[in-house]
Amino acid sequence: MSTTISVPPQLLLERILTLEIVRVTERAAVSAARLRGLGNEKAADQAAVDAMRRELNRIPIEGTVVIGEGERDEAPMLFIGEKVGINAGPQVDIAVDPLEGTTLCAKDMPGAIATMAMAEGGTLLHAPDVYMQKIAIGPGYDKHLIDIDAPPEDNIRRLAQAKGVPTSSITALVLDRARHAELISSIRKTGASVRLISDGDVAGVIHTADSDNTGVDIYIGTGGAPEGVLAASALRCIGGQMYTRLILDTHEKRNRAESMGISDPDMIYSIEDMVKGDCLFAATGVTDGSMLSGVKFRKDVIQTETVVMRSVTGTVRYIKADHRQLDKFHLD
Ligand code: VTB
Ligand code: MG
Ligand code: MG
Repeated sequence: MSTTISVPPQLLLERILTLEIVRVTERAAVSAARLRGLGNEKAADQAAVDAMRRELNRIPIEGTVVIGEGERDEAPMLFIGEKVGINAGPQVDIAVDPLEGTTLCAKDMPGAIATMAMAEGGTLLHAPDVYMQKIAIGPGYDKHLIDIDAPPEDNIRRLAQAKGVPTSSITALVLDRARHAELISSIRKTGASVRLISDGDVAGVIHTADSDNTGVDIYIGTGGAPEGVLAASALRCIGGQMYTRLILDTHEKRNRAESMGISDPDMIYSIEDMVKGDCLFAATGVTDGSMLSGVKFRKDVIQTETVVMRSVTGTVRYIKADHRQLDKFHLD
């Protein structure tokens, strides 16, 4: 008796790529972690970029970096528009933040990660490296429960009501920045708790999808646009709501956005607007954090922890790896 596999080839390939992208973030994390705590943000970032690029160029994809480390002239590696992969296989869009939380890594503080997302070609938002206003909650709520243009107090109240708890039971995660002073005081006025982070809003947004364990019910504030698209990729896999708006407050930024295909500078993006097709998301811990453990350098083994997600199935895997070919990590 013969069995027919009815999975379309594209989906099967994508499934195989799940492990391939784990290798990419693992390598970037290990390279950055070698420079952890040494106070040199730039060197750690460059090490992560180099490792990620090397590994991406070994994957059977025709990839285009759409969210990268800058424009062609200012970043030697993984610039927006760079082609990666062995130039065979599916056409994919790639978003990278090889070292998300360079300061966290340089200071060996919790939460630095190496992260990337991969999606069908032409489906990821080509966001310029500007600020992005963001609001996100986990899965299981009515669509449009939160509104990016509503006062923060209203969003907190609506969320508390939907959860059936008082506003004092809500915790909002916010980047600790002077620009958020008013936002923070508005949230606190409702009695809700504000958990401040110094960096790392990709993980911050992802935390909302597992509020029972993380204690984070909502993410609000302004952070990097690249980080916004990466976080949206993760939420596309695990569920949740996220609404964002690019902050295009100068002519130069608006022109740049326009040249990247953004015609409405005030558009509010949902997850599906930022990630239009199926996607994969991976992140490996560089320093220990609440989402992932950092890289451990043991005598004969390097240990990593990675989370990898796939939107088609919503599968989330935590992969702990022991890497034994230590020389390889130095040489390639
Ligand atoms: C955030 C944060 C990042 O950039 O996106 C932030 O999550 C935004 O920029 O970890 P500012 O630091 O200028 O506020 C990071 O801190 C670094 O990528
Ligand atoms: Mg970075
Ligand atoms: Mg970053």
